[in-house]
Amino acid sequence: MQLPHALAIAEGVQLWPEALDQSQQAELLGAVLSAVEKAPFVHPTMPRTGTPFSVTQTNFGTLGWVSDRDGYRYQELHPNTGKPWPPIPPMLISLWHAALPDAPDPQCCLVNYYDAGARMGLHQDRDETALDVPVLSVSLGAKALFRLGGTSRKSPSRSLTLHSGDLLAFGGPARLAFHGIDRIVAGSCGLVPDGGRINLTLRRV
Ligand code: MD3
Ligand code: FE
Repeated sequence: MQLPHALAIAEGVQLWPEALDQSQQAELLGAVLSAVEKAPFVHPTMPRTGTPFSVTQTNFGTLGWVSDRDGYRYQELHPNTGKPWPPIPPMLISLWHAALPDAPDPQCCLVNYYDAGARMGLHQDRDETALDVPVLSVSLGAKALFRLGGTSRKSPSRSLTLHSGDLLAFGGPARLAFHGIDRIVAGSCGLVPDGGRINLTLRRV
């Protein structure tokens, strides 16, 4: 996999707009949905309160990120099936190395599914010890209004539209940036079943 030069969106943030063309998006979605058959989407809940997330999630790779009443953590087994997470599809591994030539293989691919009403509040990803390695995000399906802030919750934030096929890397100071999804634009893309959106984030843990 070859990628063109990335756009620098902010310090440590690289964007490859529509890095995947329609046929590559369809191929990746096929690989993702077939792996999801072995590791169905889970309804995560907030630590302590048990409030459900509006997104559903699953993982591929040796470690998966889960959230339930007991907290946030990485674990080797799917919480409902008790089986290891499926392998990360080879196409995602190729994208990772094309985008991040110095990084070792990813250990986790968190899969978020957004239906029309789903969102993700402003948060930091800090359950990993490998904070020196960037996170790579791949978007499929409906457009999303993505919010990117700074390393403090109070830092000013900006809104970016993420499109199907976009690739984004967050490294350096951006690795600990606050970020979230304000909403998706329902009906903006027919790729994902029911007009939804799938986001894949590849990480070292
Ligand atoms: C910036 N996912 O899974 S992708 C997440 O679209 C998450 O589902 C959103 O935030 C989504 O944790 C946003 C962009 C993204 C992903 C991970 C990051 C931005 C990031 C990690 C650190 C900094
Ligand atoms: Fe995040």
